[in-house]
Amino acid sequence: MANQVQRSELDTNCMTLSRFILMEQKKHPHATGELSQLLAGIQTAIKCIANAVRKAGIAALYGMAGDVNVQGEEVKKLDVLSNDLFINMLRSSYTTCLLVSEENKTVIEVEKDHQGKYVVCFDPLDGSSNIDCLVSIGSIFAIYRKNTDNEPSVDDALQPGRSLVAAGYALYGSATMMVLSTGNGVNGFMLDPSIGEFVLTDPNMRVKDKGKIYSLNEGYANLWDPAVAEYVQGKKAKKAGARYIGSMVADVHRTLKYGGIFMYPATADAPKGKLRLLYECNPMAFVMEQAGGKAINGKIPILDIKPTEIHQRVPIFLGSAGDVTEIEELYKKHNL
Ligand code: P6P
Repeated sequence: MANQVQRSELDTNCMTLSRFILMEQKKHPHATGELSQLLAGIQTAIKCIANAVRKAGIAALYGMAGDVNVQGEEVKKLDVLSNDLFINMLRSSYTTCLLVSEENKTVIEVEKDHQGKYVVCFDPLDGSSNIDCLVSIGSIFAIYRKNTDNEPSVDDALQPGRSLVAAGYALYGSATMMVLSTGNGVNGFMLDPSIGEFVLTDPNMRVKDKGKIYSLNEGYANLWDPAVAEYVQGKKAKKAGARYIGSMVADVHRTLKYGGIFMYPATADAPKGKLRLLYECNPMAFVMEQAGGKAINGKIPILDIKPTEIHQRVPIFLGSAGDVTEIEELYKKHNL
């Protein structure tokens, strides 16, 4: 009928992230449901952050913590707000005992009556220096099982990435996307604002064996070691595509989707690079390996590095296995 309102077809059987997590849980007969509960808490934190990031300009969420907005409310910087959301949603999930946040100098011990068996390392809002120019930013999380019987301590957070139970990220880009692995491949979920749910849009994500894009900050070219210098020279000779957003989650997501390599190498003035092992490199390396890719520090897999300090930095090369192997060979050639 001419005047019938067109209804967009709502998929009455859509695979939401919550539904997907429960399906994954059912594959493990002995699962207690704690991981599903934990991931539900992370999902809620991410939905709230997405909302705040989207309305930041209007609600004047920019600016320094402690400012007052037009409603007279104290304005929290987006990264302070994001950190509070992660901490509160994780604590109230009753599944965690220890938290490591990029925003907190020391570990956060969850109070006894809220403790569970998981340790979560997270960067609540990575790339926050890009907020004011509206470049995509993200949240990154890494989930371990507490591996000692005594009181939660920093040792429970210093586990190699190989021990990860689950990891993933949220990208606050032209749409909000969650990418998650619980050790059984990688799946991508897009936030559908009309129903407030993350919906499966990218099942079983796989990274190409070889890509055409290389990604690193070429402003530091004078500070690179010979292996990185030779690698980039070779890329330029082949007129490879160069892309660098300067926001790790966005650069890694592009690499996962299109293939190629993302690099944050050591430089003469930053011998460990810039990116943090526990809540940036390990989770991204876990996702990339689960998608059939590779992630190294130049010499060994990121996931095999034994952490010594919760905020330690490591150089990272991740993406298509063929591309990462090329830089690995150059490190051997130069005996670095
Ligand atoms: P540079 C953003 O500040 C960040 O922590 C990562 O998201 C990003 O990959 C990196 O730093 C960019 O650093 O030195 O290129 O500005």
